[in-house]
Amino acid sequence: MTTKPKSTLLRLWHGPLTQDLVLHPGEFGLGQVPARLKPDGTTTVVCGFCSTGCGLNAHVKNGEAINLSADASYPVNLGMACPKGWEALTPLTAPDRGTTPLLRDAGGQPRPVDWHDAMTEFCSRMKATQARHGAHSIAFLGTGQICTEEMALLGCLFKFGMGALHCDSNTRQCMATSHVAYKQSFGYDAPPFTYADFEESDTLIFIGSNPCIAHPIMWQRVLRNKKSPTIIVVDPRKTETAMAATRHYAIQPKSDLTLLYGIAHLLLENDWIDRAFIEKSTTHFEEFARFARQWSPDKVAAETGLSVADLHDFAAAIHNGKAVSFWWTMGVNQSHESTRAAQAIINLALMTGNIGRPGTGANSITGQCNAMGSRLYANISGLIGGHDFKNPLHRAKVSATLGVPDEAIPTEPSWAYDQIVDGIRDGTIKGLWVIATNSSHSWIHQDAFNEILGKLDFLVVQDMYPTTETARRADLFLPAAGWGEKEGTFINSERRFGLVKKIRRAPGIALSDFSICKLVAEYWGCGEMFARWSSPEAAFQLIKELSKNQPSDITGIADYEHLDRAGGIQWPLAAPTESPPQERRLFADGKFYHADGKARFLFDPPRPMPEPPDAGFPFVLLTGRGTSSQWHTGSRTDKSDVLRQLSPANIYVEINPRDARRLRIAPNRLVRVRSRRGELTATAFITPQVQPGQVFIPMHYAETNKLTFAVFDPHSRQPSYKACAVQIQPLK
Ligand SMILES: Nc1nc2c(c(=O)[nH]1)N[C@H]1C(S)=C(S)[C@@H](COP(=O)(O)OP(=O)(O)OC[C@H]3O[C@@H](n4cnc5c(=O)[nH]c(N)nc54)[C@H](O)[C@@H]3O)O[C@H]1N2
Ligand SMILES: Nc1nc2c(c(=O)[nH]1)N[C@H]1C(S)=C(S)[C@@H](COP(=O)(O)OP(=O)(O)OC[C@H]3O[C@@H](n4cnc5c(=O)[nH]c(N)nc54)[C@H](O)[C@@H]3O)O[C@H]1N2
Ligand code: SF4
Ligand SMILES: [Mo]
Repeated sequence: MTTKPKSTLLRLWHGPLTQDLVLHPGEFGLGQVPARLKPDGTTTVVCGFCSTGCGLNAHVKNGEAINLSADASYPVNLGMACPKGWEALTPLTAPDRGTTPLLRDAGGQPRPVDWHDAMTEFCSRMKATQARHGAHSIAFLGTGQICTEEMALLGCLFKFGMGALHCDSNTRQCMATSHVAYKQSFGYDAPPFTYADFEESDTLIFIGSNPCIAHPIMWQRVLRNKKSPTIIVVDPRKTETAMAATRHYAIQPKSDLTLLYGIAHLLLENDWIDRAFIEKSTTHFEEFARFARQWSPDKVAAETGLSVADLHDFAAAIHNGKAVSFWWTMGVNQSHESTRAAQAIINLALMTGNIGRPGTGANSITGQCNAMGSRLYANISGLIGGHDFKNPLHRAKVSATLGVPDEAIPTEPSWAYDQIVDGIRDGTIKGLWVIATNSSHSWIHQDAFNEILGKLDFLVVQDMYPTTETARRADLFLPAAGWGEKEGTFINSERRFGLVKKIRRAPGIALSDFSICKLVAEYWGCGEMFARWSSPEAAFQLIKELSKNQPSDITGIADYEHLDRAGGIQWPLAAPTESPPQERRLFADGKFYHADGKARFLFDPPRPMPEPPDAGFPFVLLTGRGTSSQWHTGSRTDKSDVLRQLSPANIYVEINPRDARRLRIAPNRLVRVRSRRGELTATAFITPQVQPGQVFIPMHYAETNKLTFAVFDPHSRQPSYKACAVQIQPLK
């Protein structure tokens, strides 16, 4: 029994008090924070925005954080933080925080209810949907922004406890490509790098990546590089990163695959390859070499918009570098042929032996704070812990470790996000639970998504705010504690488990996602199955057990205290080690995770852009991050006066001066941007950062995804957010 005061019990329940037994004591009060204060009265918490995973010092007074600063001793950020990190407490006190569950009444009005009524409604309506339409007629859309323990519990509850199957998360919008590309090429989803590689590389190549804006502290690590490195940026736009680079290759959108094959061709032609490494550590090279020979410089130059000389310079830079690192982000992952593009990058690293040594690697930079956690532990596309739903040995291990009957573990994969959306459209999915993502804003071709929500019998949204575009449409809103109001771990881009602590109380009767899942389990009637998941730290111990003998083995991490003392710990750590080296990379031994120990060259011919510009829609629309102070759909960052002042309040579109002159568009005038799917009005920002024939709109504004075209990579099913055809007209 918890020591929580009776008044809290009553506020929470107005119902059977026995349910309280399922919540761990840390849900109330302030968890373990007081015990973890450093002598200066601060405690380190990992930031809850991007995947850099900076350590922030929470300055604690009377048990609660009153301020944040950058932690100088944390190995990731070394005393630096970006504006979002400094301002991370502000969104927690926003006036529109959800403080109680809200249930839509018969008249369509959301009314506050207590947790007992909310959980009763949740379970009875989800169960009724399953009874009427089948066990697989309910789905969830989750996230890479809750703690690993929470996403693990959610995925296990949904599949093993509730008997449902179809679930996915916003990680599909973001990292699905890297996940699939690594798995196919290396045999496991294993980003090989450590942040020291930013400092130890003499040639850094960023492809479809704008770290100055999207990963500013990783960029600070690049700036600490003392080798005067050559920095190459491949991006259709002259981004902030491109401006700071040694060379910028402004390729035609979606011509990356052709470019990368063309570079492979030149490396082969000049014999600038590492035959010993290829022989020892890879397979399928000869097929790849034959394939790559087709990509002559003339052909590649014509398709990418670069000159033949550019291509030779690019290949020579790779050859001349002693430690060449390749970095990619959404310019690669969000495309109709993204998996092969990511693997074309991996192929360049493999054929030149640029992997496993300091300053090298084929390195995917992750997006959200815990997208890496969702890739390993969400129990969505792979069986929890990097396992395979179809592998009987893996199923037996999960069954034994978690005490779940084998029959409860599905043998078929879930539908991906777009298939769930199609399922809602055709009436197969009738109940949807959305957790920590704002699909109505962020999903591709949002009008089509929002229209079909009306076909659902029951929409539940679990978020910090009932005001998001998605939460406003919910039948039932569940108020979630946010980052800083709960405990757990995040895994950052360099595979580092970092600790999130409860440094503030959640408002009203909001609960952590962990506790909400525990309550659902209890009310659903499968609480017993999750009895061992008694607290986030108990769940961490289960996660540890599941990792045993996997490439991501973390059985050497003792507990949360250990993570805290060590400044986070990168996977793998199989042997108990009090102070593991703070920077570790993979593949130093040239061994990969396929059964033969080798990495594979994988490739396919490029395919044309699905919606190329034409006479009616003559511009290519690029989308992405706008400023370092805006986070996605703005539900958190828009709550801070400081952050709002660092970015344009209204939607704008970047247009090249030549196009603006031709269309008679003056700076700051309103223009209409129209695609085949929808239109919006935006302020014209005339800038040579975009090439003629291309425009750019940041994703942070609610309307951007009215325009985007729903096409997906066939391997990863990741949406191609960054290329569709639009027209532009000045408004009088
Ligand atoms: N401030 C801030 N930081 C963030 C986020 C945020 O919302 N705000 N979100 C986080 C998340 S979840 C993610 S996934 C990352 C994303 O981080 P990034 O991927 O670095 O950011 P984006 O701006 O989405 O896309 C990067 C670049 O891809 C380019 N691009 C578009 N099409 C192509 C193409 O065909 N080829 C090439 N080579 N490039 C192309 C765009 O011009 C853009 O400059 O950022 C993370 N960090
Ligand atoms: N056009 C275009 N669209 C894009 C992209 C693009 O480049 N271009 N990028 C895509 C990418 S890479 C991504 S990652 C997605 C991001 O898209 P979303 O995931 O939809 O964006 P967020 O605004 O981060 O939404 C997270 C939600 O979770 C809530 N939340 C935060 N913390 C918690 C918590 O602890 N618990 C709960 N329950 N809720 C919480 C927040 O209030 C917010 O509403 O957007 C994608 N959409
Ligand atoms: S760079 Fe990312 S992790 Fe670091 S403070 Fe900024 S948002 Fe947080
Ligand atoms: Mo993302």
